[in-house]
Amino acid sequence: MKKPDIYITTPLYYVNSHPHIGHTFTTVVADIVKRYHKLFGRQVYLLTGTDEHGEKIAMAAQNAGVDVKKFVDDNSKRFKEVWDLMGLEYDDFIRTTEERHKKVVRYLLQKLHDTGDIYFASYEGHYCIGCERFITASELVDGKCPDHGTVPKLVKEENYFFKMSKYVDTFKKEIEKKPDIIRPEWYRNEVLGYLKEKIEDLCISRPKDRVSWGIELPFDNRFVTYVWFDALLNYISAIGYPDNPEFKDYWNVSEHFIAKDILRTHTIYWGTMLLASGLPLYKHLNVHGYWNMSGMKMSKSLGNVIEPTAFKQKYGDQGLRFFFLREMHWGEDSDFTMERYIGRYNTDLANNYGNLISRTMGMMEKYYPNDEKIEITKDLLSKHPLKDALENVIKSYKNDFYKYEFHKTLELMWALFDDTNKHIAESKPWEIAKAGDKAALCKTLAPVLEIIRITTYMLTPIMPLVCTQILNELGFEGAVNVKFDDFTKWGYSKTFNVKYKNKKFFERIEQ
Ligand code: ME8
Repeated sequence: MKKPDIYITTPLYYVNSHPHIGHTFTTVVADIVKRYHKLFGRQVYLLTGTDEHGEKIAMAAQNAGVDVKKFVDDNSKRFKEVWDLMGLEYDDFIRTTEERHKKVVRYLLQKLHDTGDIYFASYEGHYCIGCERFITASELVDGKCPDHGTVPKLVKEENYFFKMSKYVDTFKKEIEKKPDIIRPEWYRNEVLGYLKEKIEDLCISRPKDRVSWGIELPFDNRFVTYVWFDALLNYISAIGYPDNPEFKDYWNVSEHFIAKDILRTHTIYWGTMLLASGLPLYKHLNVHGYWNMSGMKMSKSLGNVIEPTAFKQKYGDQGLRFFFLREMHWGEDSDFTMERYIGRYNTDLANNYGNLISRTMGMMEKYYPNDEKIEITKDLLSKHPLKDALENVIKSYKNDFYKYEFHKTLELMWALFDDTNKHIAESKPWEIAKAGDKAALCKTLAPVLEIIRITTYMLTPIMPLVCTQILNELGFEGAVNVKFDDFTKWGYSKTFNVKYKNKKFFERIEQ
């Protein structure tokens, strides 16, 4: 691959169970962002994978009565299969049990041990297995972990520690200097809030007699590496740290996508680990909120999950991708209910966008039969009110979309579909056709076709399969090999040769 313009990562998901809609969301968003940048000709590299060590995984394997290696192999495969089934375009899938990763973890542990940033001491703290980390007193709510609702267990043992506290001030200065390093900004402020508390050093080992499923410390074989200290390093091990001469090309343009549950680990832990290793911080940390069910975070431990494979079998995945982006306001929580999904699908996709396409294509089929082309000349398109609205959508797509404020662009685009549907209703092309005035018919339909062509192209990253099909039936190859600024030009297409095959692109979901 050419030098990347963006290196995108998702979290490495725990393999203690199977992927649900929450994991699917982050991975789908990463895929959409990749496809979006590709429209502008940018090179994007997308990494995902699975987090496979630690106490939580070992316990899950034991509870399932399966050998832990087999357990992680099977469950990691499940994630990969689901991403493949959803057609996601990842470039690499890393597993923390792979040698290419383990060797980087050992290398860095040794390096930090040699520089004196890792030391041995005894420690007592409250450990949440769900989070796989010690919880500070100020995080507890009624003595329980706020994310898992469980009482952390008191653990006292001798371990190795990373001098996290030594790097906290530098980390704080770095994020103060870079207003958009953590997005949306309120999460950056939340992190600055954490940094007001006293930050302790980080316990980065587990004695083998308690947890043996992990990467052995290179300097003491009685211990394995703490799972977060291991997993976070995937972001650099996957791109060949430290030997790959191209490593910096990737790291300098890195963007992590996570939900807010792992904000602390991706800032205080990961930030200080990078600084101690002599590496710059990631370029951006993009943080989204939770998909909730009845106000509770959808999660394996709470058991309130929607399973992506079953969802896809019943409803497909194109509508889901749209729903994800339209419904969640980036950074905030959102409720996932089937009523909301079906409502959004029927209103926005079946009734509005879908109907606009079928009625337009239906008219083209009827009024321009036998391969007759509609010729688009400049005078047919000049100064149309729909054009100004479209320009606004394009502007928002370029600006808001890149800040992950997807719903704003989609809101504007759907208002444009409303106006386009209104334009059809008011200009009554069926009456014009009846009167046999082809020039006037063309003048009415040309802007509608342009709106459909350009918006469908822009929707391709969100609904690649169905949008490519729509573009094909409009007589275009799809979104590949065309530059954004060319294809979104009003009047770029000189003819439309509609080959309408699908009678309906978005069938209503009847309950
Ligand atoms: O935390 N809503 O793995 P994990 C939105 N292994 N996103 C959700 C979600 C929900 N209800 N539930 C899960 C771990 N996610 C660690 C990460 S990274 C080096 C190690 C998504 O399996 C979201 O991206 O618990 C969240 O941050 C991630 O899954 C947590 O996945």
